[in-house]
Amino acid sequence: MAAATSDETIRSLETTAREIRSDILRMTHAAGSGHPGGSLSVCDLVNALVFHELRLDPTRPDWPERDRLVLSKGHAAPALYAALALRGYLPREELLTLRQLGSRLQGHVDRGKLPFIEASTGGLGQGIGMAVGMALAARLGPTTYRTVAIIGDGECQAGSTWEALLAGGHYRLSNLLVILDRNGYETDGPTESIMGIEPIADKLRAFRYHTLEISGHDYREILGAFAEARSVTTGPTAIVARTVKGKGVSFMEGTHTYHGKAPTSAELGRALAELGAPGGAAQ
Ligand SMILES: Cc1ncc(C[n+]2csc(CCOP(=O)(O)OP(=O)(O)O)c2C)c(N)n1
Repeated sequence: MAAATSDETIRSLETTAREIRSDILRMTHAAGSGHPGGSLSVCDLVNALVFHELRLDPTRPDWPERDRLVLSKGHAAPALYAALALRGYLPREELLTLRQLGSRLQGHVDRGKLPFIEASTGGLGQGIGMAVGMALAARLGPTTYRTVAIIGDGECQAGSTWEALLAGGHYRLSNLLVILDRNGYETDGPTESIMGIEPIADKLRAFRYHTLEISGHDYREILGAFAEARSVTTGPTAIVARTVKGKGVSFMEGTHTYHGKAPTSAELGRALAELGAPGGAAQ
């Protein structure tokens, strides 16, 4: 049974989540493009990983023992960039260079450009394969890192996702955690009407994953699931995290409209006001 999470831990994560959400909105607004919807849905999961769960050290980004985080749904790069900046991996001001020519912050994460980006992703269905490879490599030692892959539900429509998941189960990779951001939407609409993936938890179980279903916005559930995953020694764990696309901004929630569309200046003001962040403009 996982240890209880303290109120202080939750409050601290809620504070960083607000900052990350505000930065996702500011950066995509500055770029005039990007993917706010799926960045906001995955925000609490990335936040909990970067600020609580992962073994990492911003002063030693290439520490061999660091845990590996692979953002397989690489278009949610703003969420990871914002969390890494807040954690001290890059200057926060640099976030506003998102998607500019020559910037280290490309629209999809690029391993060669920034510390703690473990895999260049963006082509859906690719990062999960690289994560399985990293987990297999860790077995060769002498390092003991764990690998976490974040995949999207639309991404589950890519066949290569299943090939990689199959290998993770086959090799009983207990050092691998796969988190599914189950926000229900992809670029053009609801995942279930485009190419349904249900019953997704049963499928993952059939692929030999210890599978948990949680709310991807409830920090007690998130940290509890992470702790449980750590205790599983027989094979990989999958967390199906139910999330809301656009979470935290009322007019972005539960729609695919902001999948690949930046907020306008007026929308940014409204969104920041809702989050209680500086720069917010009451309507
Ligand atoms: C192989 C591949 N095909 C198509 C795309 C274009 N694309 C980018 S995001 C996206 C939808 C992904 O949906 P989902 O995984 O649910 O992302 P989320 O809603 O979590 O942002 C698509 C089709 C891509 N990046 N890679």
